[in-house]
Amino acid sequence: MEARLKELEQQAKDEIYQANTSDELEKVRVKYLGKKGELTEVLRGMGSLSAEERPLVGKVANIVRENIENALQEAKGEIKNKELQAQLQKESIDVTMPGKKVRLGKKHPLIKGMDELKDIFISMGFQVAQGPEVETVYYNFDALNAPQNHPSRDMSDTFYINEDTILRTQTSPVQVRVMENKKPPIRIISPGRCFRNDTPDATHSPMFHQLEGLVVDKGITLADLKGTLEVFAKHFFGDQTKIKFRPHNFPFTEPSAEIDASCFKCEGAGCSMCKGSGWIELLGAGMVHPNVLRNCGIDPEVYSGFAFGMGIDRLVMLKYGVDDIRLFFENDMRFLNQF
Ligand code: 2NL
Repeated sequence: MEARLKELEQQAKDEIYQANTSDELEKVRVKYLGKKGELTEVLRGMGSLSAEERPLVGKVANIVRENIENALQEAKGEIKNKELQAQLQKESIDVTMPGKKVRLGKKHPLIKGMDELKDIFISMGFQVAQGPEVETVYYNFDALNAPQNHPSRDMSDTFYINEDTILRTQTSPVQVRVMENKKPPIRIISPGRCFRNDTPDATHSPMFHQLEGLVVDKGITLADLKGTLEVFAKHFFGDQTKIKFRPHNFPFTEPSAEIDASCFKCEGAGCSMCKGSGWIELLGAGMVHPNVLRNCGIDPEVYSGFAFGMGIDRLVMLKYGVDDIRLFFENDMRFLNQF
């Protein structure tokens, strides 16, 4: 019987060492130490032993039980530790792995171009002025000396909200508001959105962008306008750029001119960019009409000024070789990502 007990101990130990999980270990415990376990089975047979043998075998049986219990305890600790390590391994995070890429947005080409234009004038001491896109007929036309019958006032050219409220067709009303509120010297630019009732095509959009400039002070002359625009053209198109004035007519300036820049691509020789002429239309400008100054409460006998206006969309198209203004407003990422 003693030998049978020792054999059981060895058998149990072998199985304990082979167990790999808590579950397997528990099965071994039940198999040997459980109520219907093998050790219990052997002990049940002790009834047939003699009175001298019984305590001796009982002692061995207790030692065997203790040894099995100890082996189980030890194995349990080891398995618990192994299982914890496995779990930690499975759930571990590699903090050195590259993270998910955050895709940064970027400026729309028009805003990029507008910022570039603004920076040129800011470097010459201009301040940026802003105003409402929904304007009154007074600020958009009347104050700017536009005759009552001027075609640009027509409903076919201008978006009317009601009889005296419109979407501004230029950013000049911003400058009228500044002149009303501030004494010269004034040196401002007004970049922003404008609206005209045009049918969209490659060169027209009912919503477009303008940048206007205005300088008012004592003794401002056409020479100041020329110098300012020359510096601007050289900054925007390159140092070799020349400009020329062509006579023109605007209601808000007198005299008025359209200004061309020598072609930045062929430097004046004539190419596809400038349609063979060597010149590219840059902007419109002139000396502020005395009526406009008067309308804004500035005495034209004391002060004079120059003003200019350019189409931002057109200039950005020229510079980046965009052949259709509508591309700016379609929000096609294949187009926008090129800038
Ligand atoms: C063009 C021409 C121009 C102005 C805008 C202006 C503003 C005031 C007074 C006088 Cl407050 N003039 N603005 C002057 C001449 C031309 O724009 O072709 N723009 C795209």
